[in-house]
Amino acid sequence: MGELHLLRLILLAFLAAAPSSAAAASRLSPNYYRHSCPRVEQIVADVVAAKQRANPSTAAGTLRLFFHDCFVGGCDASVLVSPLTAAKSPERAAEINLSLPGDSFDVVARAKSALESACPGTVSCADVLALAARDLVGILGGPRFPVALGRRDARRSDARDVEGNLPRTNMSARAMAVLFARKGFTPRELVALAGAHTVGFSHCGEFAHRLYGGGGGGDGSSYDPSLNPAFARALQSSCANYKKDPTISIFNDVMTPGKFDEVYFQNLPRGLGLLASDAALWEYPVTRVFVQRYAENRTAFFEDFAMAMQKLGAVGVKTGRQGVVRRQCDVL
Ligand code: HEM
Ligand SMILES: *[C@@H]1O[C@H](CO)[C@@H](O)[C@H](O)[C@H]1NC(C)=O
Ligand SMILES: *[C@@H]1O[C@H](CO)[C@@H](O)[C@H](O)[C@H]1NC(C)=O
Ligand SMILES: CC(=O)N[C@H]1CO[C@H](CO)[C@@H](O)[C@@H]1O
Repeated sequence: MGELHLLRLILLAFLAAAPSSAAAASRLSPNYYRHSCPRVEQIVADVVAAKQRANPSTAAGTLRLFFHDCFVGGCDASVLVSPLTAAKSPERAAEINLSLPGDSFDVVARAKSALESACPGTVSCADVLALAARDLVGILGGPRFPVALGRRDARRSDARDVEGNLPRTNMSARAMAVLFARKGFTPRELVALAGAHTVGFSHCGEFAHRLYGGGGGGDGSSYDPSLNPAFARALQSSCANYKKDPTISIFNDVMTPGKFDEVYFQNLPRGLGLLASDAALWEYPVTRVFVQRYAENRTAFFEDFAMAMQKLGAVGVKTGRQGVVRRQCDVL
């Protein structure tokens, strides 16, 4: 497939995806709860800040949770439905192997319960998740941006909806660009959003295939040559027991793991990208230009990330009678 052909494919998918989300987005508003729940932003902000202080891994997990919610059937809190409360297997059951962390569900539940005291039955779980993700990015040092509100929560959540809607680490950058285009995002927005990997961690199982190639006779000496050699050896040793202990994890941004900054992009040309999908963004010319730009210019990254997050928050949103306001985020 030639470069031009690909661009056409992206453009077509983009045009196909854009109108519905744009129409729904225009029905969201930052002042949606002005009369019904005027303190909504402050209430969420307070809960989120306390949770993040107590459990510093909350922020990255919640950012990822928001992404997964929005890419599977729109930002409708369908990812929050618990397998324990749902009649059939909900999205989260398929997500289990993607290891969405408990603290990120907990922070939404806490904010929601504070809101149910202040303004019962008013604020959707989807809006709570969007606000929490925004606040947590800010707490880690990232950009602040307005969150349009008025999303309704889904009436369904089905594990079978997940397949094909989330990127995988084994995808080429080109395949990721096509997937993101289908959701209405340009390659530039893909790269900006992937900058979320400036925080949080990944389990060894997600990148072990880059570490133990077998070419070294099983002694672990053969690693993906696009990895920085010292980094690769450190990973080989940190992850050595990952099959026995699948919880072993490594920071996505090895240089400044807890800070939302542009260092993730500076890592990629140096072979310090952790996931194959991170490294791929540097190998592919269409995405490389944006990696380069963001690595050199934090302002450019923050501006684009803020815009792309607002767009992410509008993907497939349900308004009015298309959805409901759940009383409990983990129960349909
Ligand atoms: C572009 C394609 C992407 C791929 C292939 C991908 C894949 C992954 C994988 C495999 C992990 C590790 C999960 C684990 O082991 O627990 C991860 C972590 C993470 N991802 Fe992505 N992701 C992508 C894009 C995004 C986007 C667009 C966002 C948000 C805007 C995001 C936010 C995160 C965060 C914050 C973490 C760390 C989670 C934590 O520390 O709990 N990712 N991603
Ligand atoms: C990527 O991994 C998924 C699940 O781990 C698998 O179903 C899929 O076939 C893989 N895709 C490629 C292109 O290898
Ligand atoms: C960095 O990006 C911002 C926003 O796009 C731009 O205004 C500024 O000129 C850039 N700075 C440099 C040094 O290129
Ligand atoms: C698709 C997949 O990888 N499924 C795995 C999810 O995790 C459970 C428990 O660890 C495994 O048994 C599945 O094979």
